[in-house]
Amino acid sequence: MEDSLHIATLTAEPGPIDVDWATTALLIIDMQRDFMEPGGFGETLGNDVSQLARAVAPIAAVLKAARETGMMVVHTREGHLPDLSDAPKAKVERGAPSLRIGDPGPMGRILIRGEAGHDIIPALYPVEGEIVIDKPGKGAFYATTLGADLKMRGIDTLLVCGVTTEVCVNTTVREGNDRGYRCIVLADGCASYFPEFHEMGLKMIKAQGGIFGWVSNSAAVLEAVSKQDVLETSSI
Ligand code: C5J
Repeated sequence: MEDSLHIATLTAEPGPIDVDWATTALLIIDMQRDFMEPGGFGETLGNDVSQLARAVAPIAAVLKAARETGMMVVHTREGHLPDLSDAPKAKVERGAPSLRIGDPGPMGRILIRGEAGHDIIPALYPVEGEIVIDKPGKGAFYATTLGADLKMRGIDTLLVCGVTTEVCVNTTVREGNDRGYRCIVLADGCASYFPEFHEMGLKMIKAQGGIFGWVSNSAAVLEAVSKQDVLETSSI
């Protein structure tokens, strides 16, 4: 197969973007029980966790396509070591949640690595060969091996999805953009506890000619992948 056959044009805003699946990674941010399910970190902050469920099916569809295409897949999990040595006091003590980071909850200690609540939801569970990045911060590059992992695979483009749009997705996109990655955020593959923050979070990324990146969606990725299949079949 020639290299050019990996390339597809993705419908996106502020404009279409050519992607080469061989140098693109699907980056799924924090689809953890602690954010998605009752009794976890998200709910302790007073949020309605049902707001996030809408992102699961679009991400599952793109994840399936990514696996079939052989694209690099990276999952992230926000959380801390059991002794909280990587959790800044300012983060642990912030606000007035019903339970704080490290407190025991119905899915184990809140936002602690190894606990049930820290794990990724079953519908999107990683398979062998996929990278799982444990991150202490909101951004996936801070204090992790993500940059080195992407560099080793020659990745220059990130398809970013997950939760929440305005917090960990946005922070990661800003970090990735500053490191030279072309970040394409999948609108229906992201969600927020606050629908208006979701909308604004996406607008901020694609405004000013795409100041932080592009915004596309799951259907556009699936279409681009299927067209590439046709291209590959017809060239044999
Ligand atoms: C938050 C995240 N919202 N994954 N984390 O604290 O967006």
